[in-house]
Amino acid sequence: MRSEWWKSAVIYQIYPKSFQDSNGDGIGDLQGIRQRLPYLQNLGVDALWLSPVYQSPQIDNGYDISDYYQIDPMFGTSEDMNALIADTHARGMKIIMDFVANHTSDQYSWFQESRKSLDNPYSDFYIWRDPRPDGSAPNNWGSSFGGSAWTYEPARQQYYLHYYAKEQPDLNWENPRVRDAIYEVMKYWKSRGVDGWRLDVITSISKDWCFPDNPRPLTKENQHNGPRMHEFIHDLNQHVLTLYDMMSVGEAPASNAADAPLLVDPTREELDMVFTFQHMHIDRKPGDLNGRWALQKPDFIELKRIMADWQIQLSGRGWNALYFENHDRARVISRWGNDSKYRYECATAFATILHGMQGTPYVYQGEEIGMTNPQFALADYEDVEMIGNYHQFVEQQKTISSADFLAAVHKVGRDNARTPMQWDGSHNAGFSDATPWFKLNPNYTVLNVARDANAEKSVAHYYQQLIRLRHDESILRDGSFELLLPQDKALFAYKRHDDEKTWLVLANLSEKWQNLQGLLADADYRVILSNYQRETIGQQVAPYESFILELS
Ligand code: TEU
Ligand code: CA
Repeated sequence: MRSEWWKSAVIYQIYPKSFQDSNGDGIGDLQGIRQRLPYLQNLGVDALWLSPVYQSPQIDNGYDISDYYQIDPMFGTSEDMNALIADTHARGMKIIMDFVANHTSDQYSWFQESRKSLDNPYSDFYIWRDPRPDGSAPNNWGSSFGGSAWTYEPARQQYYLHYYAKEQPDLNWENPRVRDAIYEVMKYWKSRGVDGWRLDVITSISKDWCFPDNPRPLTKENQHNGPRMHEFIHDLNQHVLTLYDMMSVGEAPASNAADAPLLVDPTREELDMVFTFQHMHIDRKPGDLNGRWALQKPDFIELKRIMADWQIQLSGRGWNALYFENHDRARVISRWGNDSKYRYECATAFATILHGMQGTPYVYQGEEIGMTNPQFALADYEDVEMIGNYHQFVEQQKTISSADFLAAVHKVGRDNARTPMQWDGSHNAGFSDATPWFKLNPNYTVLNVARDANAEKSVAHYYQQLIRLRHDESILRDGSFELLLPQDKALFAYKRHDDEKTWLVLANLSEKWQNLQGLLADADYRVILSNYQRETIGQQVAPYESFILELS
């Protein structure tokens, strides 16, 4: 019987490059994470998910792996990894590694061999296709990072497929030797003490080998839910996850509540949880040519509908991965809230509705102190996705102006999450003695772990209370979910029920006072948690007010 520790856990994501530098080179590293284990243990989290620290040329900040078995020297040594795993376990926490099984770096030895010829042992480790008769790419698929998903290799006189940068060739999962090679890597890290996996774009590993064009050129509808996806994921499960009892959360961008049970129903033995993108697109104009850079005002009615759908559809059939932030997502309070006048209230309001649901909550580094988006100049950003998309949408297609693109980057760009962790108000925020690899958000002088810890309204202290509730109160793990006020634009309210009690979880996601519309009329209740530290709740709630009540 597999353990289900992750159902009672809160998981903290670390982007190692930006977390803590220990050797004065301006880059976060493994020893730096070790130094911060007491902080993480004190916060109360149960497991640490590390973004990739394997050998990588860093085209995509480590999601382009050139050797799955080696720790990149920029993060430290193999012994540093052993020590981090041992220390983390000694403190009662688990280690989850990020695994990129859909593609490797083009610097991987496998690809260096594969690109040489059509008849070597690695020729079919990747996805090679002949040019069209006119010499053009095999079809019109687009890369997530802009341009075509195909790059020509003269040595083979063929194109190879890359859903991301041209330096990230997609692996050929049809090839059983590729699958076996991936399983060997995962077994190796299991032997090193790793407890679980975050599986990067795992829903992309199966491709349609007819390679049909997409309805619109240079788009990426083809990237997920291929014909053999469930077969391959089940195969991975049987060879590694179930066999070695390892927790898994798969990144499943195109998943929705209706099809998610096919990925996370435990009887199917595929994945334990998935990260969907569905709820994170409520501020994106649907179907716009400019994709994630075409913004709209966040639609909270849609947010509530989607998240409630996942709660209801997975209840008793699977488990939710609950998140608003990660290394690809901007800071939620800058994106959907007011990160200045109501920064504390916003941060705690979004945290309350997320951690009150059924599933495993994920906290992204800095989210627990309400870190915000910086407003850098275009040249200050470094994300390969942003640079590639700027080239495609602003310079080539000319479907969005440079100014509008930069405004979108300020709101939703991935770099917003990658500014160095703000530990204190000292030089470089206590992140490094050297100039950090990526610019700090200048507000670190007043927004940092140390200052928040001593604040009367501390975001991290509120997170500690939420995490404690998740550990102590089974209703949050096992209770049923009932959405309230589905058509209200500002109030996100729901009930959790179990045999003994009912909890009401509510957040006002607006800057205006809102009427509770009789939600609490003649109800007896006990305040479990309130971000305004209320002992009683009136008929109105304040801007970004949130609370959890036990209804009697
Ligand atoms: O992300 C997949 C992915 O689709 C996102 O990068 C997406 O482009 C972004 O969320 C904006 O919509 C995974 C990793 O999380 C990401 O960091 C990598 O760049 C990508 O895969 C390639 O490995
Ligand atoms: Ca370092």
